[in-house]
Amino acid sequence: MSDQRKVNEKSKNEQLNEFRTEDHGKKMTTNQGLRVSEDEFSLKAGERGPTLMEDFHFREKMTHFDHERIPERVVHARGYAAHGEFELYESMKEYTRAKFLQEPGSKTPVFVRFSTVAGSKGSGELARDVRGFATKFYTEEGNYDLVGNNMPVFFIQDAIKFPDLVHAVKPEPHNGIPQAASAHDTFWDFVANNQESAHMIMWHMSDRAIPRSFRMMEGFGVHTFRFVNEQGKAYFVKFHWKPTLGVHSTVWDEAQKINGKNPDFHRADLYESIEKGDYPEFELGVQIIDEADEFNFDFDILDPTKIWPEEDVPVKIIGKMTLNRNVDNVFAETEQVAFHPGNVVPGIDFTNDPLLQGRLFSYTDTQLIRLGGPNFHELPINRPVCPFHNNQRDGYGRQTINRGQVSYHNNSLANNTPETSSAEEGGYVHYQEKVDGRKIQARSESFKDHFSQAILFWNSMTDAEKDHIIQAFSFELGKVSNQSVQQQVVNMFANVNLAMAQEVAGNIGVEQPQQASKIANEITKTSPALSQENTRKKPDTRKIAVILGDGFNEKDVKHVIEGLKKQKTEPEVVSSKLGTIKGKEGKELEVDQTFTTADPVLYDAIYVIGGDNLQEAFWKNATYYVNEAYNHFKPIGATHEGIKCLENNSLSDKPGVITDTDISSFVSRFTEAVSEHRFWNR
Ligand code: HDE
Repeated sequence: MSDQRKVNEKSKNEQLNEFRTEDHGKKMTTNQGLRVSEDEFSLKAGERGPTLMEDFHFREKMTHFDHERIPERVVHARGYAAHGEFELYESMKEYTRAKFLQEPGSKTPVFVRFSTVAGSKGSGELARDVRGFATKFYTEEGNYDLVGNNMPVFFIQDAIKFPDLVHAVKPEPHNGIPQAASAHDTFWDFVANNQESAHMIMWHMSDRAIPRSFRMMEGFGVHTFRFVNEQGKAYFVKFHWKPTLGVHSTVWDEAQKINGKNPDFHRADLYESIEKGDYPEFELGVQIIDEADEFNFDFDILDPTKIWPEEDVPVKIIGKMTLNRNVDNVFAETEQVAFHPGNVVPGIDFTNDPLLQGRLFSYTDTQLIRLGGPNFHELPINRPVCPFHNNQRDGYGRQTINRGQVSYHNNSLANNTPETSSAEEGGYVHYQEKVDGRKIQARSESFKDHFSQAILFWNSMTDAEKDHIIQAFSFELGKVSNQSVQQQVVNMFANVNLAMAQEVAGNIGVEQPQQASKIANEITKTSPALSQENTRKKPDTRKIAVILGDGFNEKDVKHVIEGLKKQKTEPEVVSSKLGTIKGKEGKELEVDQTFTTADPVLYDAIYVIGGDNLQEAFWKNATYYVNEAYNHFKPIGATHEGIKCLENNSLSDKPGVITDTDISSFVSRFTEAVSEHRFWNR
C-alpha cells in the first residue's frame, strides 16, 4: 500500500475531527464567545414587564432557532447515513485508471446515505418505494460519487420527464394526500400514460420495494458508465453493490404495521448494527462490456430501463465496503451531504444515457437552493481529502481564505497558477467519444421496447414472489379512485402477463383484459439473479423475540439464548412487564421489551417458552405474537409451555414452526429455520 493511501484511510475522519466540538462540561457562551450568565429569563423592564430588544442573548438564541431548518431534498428527503471504508480486492487497471481501483488491499474512506424517494423527511421508512443508495468515495484524486438506487432500472428514459414523474408520485397537490405512497391516482395515471415505466413498475411492485433492512439491499448505479484505462481505451460499465447478508424483504402487511410501530425501523437497524459492531458490508461488482460489443444485445445498453442480465454479462466482484462508524451529528453530516453523479475521477466517465445526462445538471442545481449557495463543497462532510485550488471565489458562507492577489486564469502575476494538469499528471480528460448528429428532440428507436425485460423479471420470480406482485398491484390500484386509470394500468400489464393482469383486474373490479401480447408468450427467458429466493441466507443479526414469563426453566432458557447468540442471532426477552422475571429456581432474568413496547412485526422470528403459572393475559399476548409471525411467514419456535400455546392455536406442525422437547436439537433446528427467513408454503 502506498504511503498516500495509508494516510487516506484515516484522513477523512481526521479532517472531520478539525470541525468536531464537544459542548459537554463547558461554560455556555454566545456565538461571539461571551460567557452567558442567564439562559432561563429574558431581559425585561420589571419582573412582569415587556422583554427588551437589547437582550442580545435572547435575540441570538431565537434568531438561530428561527433559521435552523433548510429545505428538505425534493426527492430522497428521508435518509440515513454512515461512514465506512472501501477495500479493493482486485486491480481494475486493465479497465480504468481510477487510482482507488488500482492496488488490491487499498482502502478508501466512504460515506453512504440510504433513503426512500417519495416521502417527506419525517415519513415512515417502510413505504413501498425505491431506496436511494448513494456512496461518496473520498479518493486521493477527489470525491467520486456513486449515486445509485436499490433497483437497477428507472421509471423513465429521459431526465426531462423527471419532474413529471415526481409530481405524479408526490402527495396530490389539491389535498396533500397521500404521504410517502404511490397508491394513488396521479402516480398510476402517469404509469399508464408513460409505458417506459413498465419494467421499473415490476420492481416497484416486487418485494424489493419493502426491504427488511438497508443492510440487506442491493445497490445499482443504474446507468451505463464508462471505464477508461491508462491507454485511453474505454469500456461500458454498470456498478452493483451486493450485501453480504443477502437481499431480504418484509411483507406488505408487516411493512405497513412497522411504519406505525417504529417509523424509524430502517435507520435504527443501521445505527444499532454499527454500534454493536455488526458492520454492514456490501461487495462492489462491475459488469463490463467492450465498446466493440455495444450493439450486440437485444436491448440498447444505454437505456436506463434495461438491465444487463447477470447470466449474460457476469458481475465481477472487485471489492468490499464496510460501514463502521455512525455520524456524530445527523444534520451536519447526513443532511448536509451533497451527492452528485457528476463527481467523477479520472478513469470513470459518462455515456449518452439521456437520464444520466440530465442528472448531471440537476444535482448541483438542487444543492444550490438546499444548501444555500455555491460553497457547499466546503462543508466538512463534502470536502475532498485532497487539497483543492481554483479561481472560484466568494458567495454565501465562504470559509476558505484564499490568499494572494490573483483569482483568474491566465495570469502572469501568479506564474499562471493554479495550473492545469495533463492526463499523465492526473488531470481529468473527458473521453473523446465521437458524436455526430442533428439537433433533435426525439427518442431512439432502440429505446422503444418497454415490455421484454418486464416479462423477463416476471418470468424470473418464484410463485410466492409473483403472488406478492399481484397483491401489490391489487393494493395500489385498489387505492386508485378513477376507474379509467385502473383499467388502463391493467391493460398495460397484460403486455407483461395476461393471467397476472386478469387476476389484478378481478381483485379491483375492472374488466379483465383478454388479449395477451405476442411477446409475453414468446419470451421464456429467466434471470435467476433477479429472484430473492436465490440470495444468501444467514441467521446473522436476525432478531428473535423470546417470549418468557415467571417460572421459566433457567437451565434450558440459558442454553437456548446462549445457543442462539452463538449463531449470531439477536434474542430479546419479551414479557408482560419491564424489570426482571423469576425462574423456577428463583434466578432472575432481565426483560428487554414488553408485549406493548415491542411488536411481532419488529422481529424476524418468535420463540415461545413461557413459564409456570402464567396469567391468561400473558398467553393472550403470546398468541398475538405467534399468529402475527405466522401470517408474515416467519419462523416460530416453541419449547416447554410454549408448545401448548402453539397447539392451542393449531400452529404446531406447520412449515417453519419448530417445537421440540430436546433443547439441544431445538437450538440447531430453530436456527436453521431462522436462516430460512420466511416460509412461503404456509
Ligand atoms: Fe436522483 N436526485 N434524480 N436519481 N437521486 C436527487 O439531488 C434526479 C435518479 C438518487 O442521499 C436530488 O441532492 C433527476 C436515478 C439518490 O442525498 C435531485 C433524475 C437514481 C438521491 C435528483 C434522477 C437517482 C437522489 C434531490 C432523472 C439512481 C439521494 C436531492 C434524470 C441511479 C442522494 C439531491 C442523497 C437525489 C435528481 C433519477 C439516485 C433533485 C433529475 C436514476 C440516491 O438532484
